[in-house]
Amino acid sequence: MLTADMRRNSRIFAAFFLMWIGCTIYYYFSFDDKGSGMNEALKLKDDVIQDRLRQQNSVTKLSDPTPHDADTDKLSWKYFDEKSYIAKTKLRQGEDAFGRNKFNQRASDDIPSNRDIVDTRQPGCRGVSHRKDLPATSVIITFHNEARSALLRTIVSVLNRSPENLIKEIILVDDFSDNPDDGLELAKIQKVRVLRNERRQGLMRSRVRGADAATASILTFLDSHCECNKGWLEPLLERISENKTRVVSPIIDVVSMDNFAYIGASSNLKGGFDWNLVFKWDFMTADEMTRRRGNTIAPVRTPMIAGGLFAIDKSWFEEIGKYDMMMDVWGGENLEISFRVWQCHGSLEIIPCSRVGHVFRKQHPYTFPGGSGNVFARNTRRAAEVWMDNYTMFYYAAVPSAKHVPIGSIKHRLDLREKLKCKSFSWYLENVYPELKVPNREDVISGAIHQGSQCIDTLGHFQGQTVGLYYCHNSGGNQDWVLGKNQKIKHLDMCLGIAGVIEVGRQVKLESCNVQNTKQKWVQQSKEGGLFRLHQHETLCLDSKGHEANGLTLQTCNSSSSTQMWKFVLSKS
Ligand SMILES: [Mn+2]
Repeated sequence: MLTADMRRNSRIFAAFFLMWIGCTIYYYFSFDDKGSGMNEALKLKDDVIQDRLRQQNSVTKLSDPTPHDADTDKLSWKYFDEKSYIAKTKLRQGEDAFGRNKFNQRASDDIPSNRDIVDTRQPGCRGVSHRKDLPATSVIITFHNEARSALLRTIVSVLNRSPENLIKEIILVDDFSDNPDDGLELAKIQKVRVLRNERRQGLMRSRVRGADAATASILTFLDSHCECNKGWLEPLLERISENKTRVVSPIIDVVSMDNFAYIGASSNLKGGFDWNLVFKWDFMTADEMTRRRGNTIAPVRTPMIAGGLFAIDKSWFEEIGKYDMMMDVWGGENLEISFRVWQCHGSLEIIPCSRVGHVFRKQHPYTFPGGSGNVFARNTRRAAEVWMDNYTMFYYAAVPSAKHVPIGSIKHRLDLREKLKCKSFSWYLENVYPELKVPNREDVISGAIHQGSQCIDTLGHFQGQTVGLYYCHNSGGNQDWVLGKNQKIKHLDMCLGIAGVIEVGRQVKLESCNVQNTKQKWVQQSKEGGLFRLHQHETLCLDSKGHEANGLTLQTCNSSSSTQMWKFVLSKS
């Protein structure tokens, strides 16, 4: 019938029409976004594009009546202008390329943000398939005066090397950089949100600000000079989605500070520390290596994370107390979160199939309000006092000056530890970091060295000067001594020793400690004290005779002389 024919014709027509529309759209998009060689990550937000189109149309109408054939221009409207963003902070002619950032800014500026890098994963990682229903993450990047090209490359590598649906947003926290535009400009890019601190807050409080603003269920923290590699995100998210108490970190590859070459790191490393509590990389133990033979891409339990790059479940981050908000600027926070995660019933892992490059530097590019050494020691001491129980004594023995760094109140953090019923530091050492050698307590315990009612006292003197006696006040300070390893008598970083020729009557002075120096070694008569004989000159002893005039001196040993009898008394703290 006529109507049936018509209906069939119209159906065929409709089908052709839809195909045509489909092809046109496909052609348009493939040309527009993919065929153009544009850096996909730099796509602008929709409202920014609309704004620009509107502006451009009105400008065209006013000033240029001829139709504007500028498809390429139209394309670039949709993309962030990387070149001009970076050009604004270009190095001046003759300027030191390392001056501002302590890495080669020229090298960074000259490399496009979406350059190709070598896939450094072990071959076994490439075939691994991941669950399809992984949760999305909020990526949090904090920065302070970061080189624009390095910051942008971090963002671009996140967007280009992650499945689109797994990146909910990228939150930039600008920790009061000199130029607010460093961050604000980037807010035009898809998925990027920018928060700017009104004053310098430091890494920890900035990260917490970013975390509080995050809307995804998993937080991924990155430094502002990173470069994510292929497939970096999925294995991290998968591990957390199976168990939210896992805190996971990629293998951190090296982006050269000199030329920005991307270099794969060893997959046999984990994070650790010595008693100075400074982070270091440790090789896996022989045992661990043997156990891994069957599966070289299995997650690696790590006692410590480097701190710059890791992912954590947002609700768990909150549950275990985010960060210590009283830590300033930088440093010590990785130690703190590592102890806290392990001791409070979680775990830290390095995921070998996740790789992220990071520019490692030799110095800090920015200034520390309060001086970098002090801030680091303060943060580290806060972590130690909250989490290390009486093992802090080994830290103070390794870094004596830390003992005198004021740390403010740690009550909130101790309450947190109590509330979460966290395990002891000795549990951590036994179960998480058995390789760390615990020194003999006798080697590091500090106290006062008595002679009757008087004690050996630095009298406020410095290196190269003498020491004397003063009434024992039992409150440490200038009377605080460690009878350390290698038979040293140590006050802070100075040791009692003899400068010059060894002979009767020589003054004993404060010197910088040197393991090789035998003129700083004293042989104790017993653990409690008695005579202190000079090593290899055991007829000469530490003596207080005439100390008011000359300080302590070296005299012929005489065990019946009261000026040579010493008693070591442990300090109570
Ligand atoms: Mn860094």
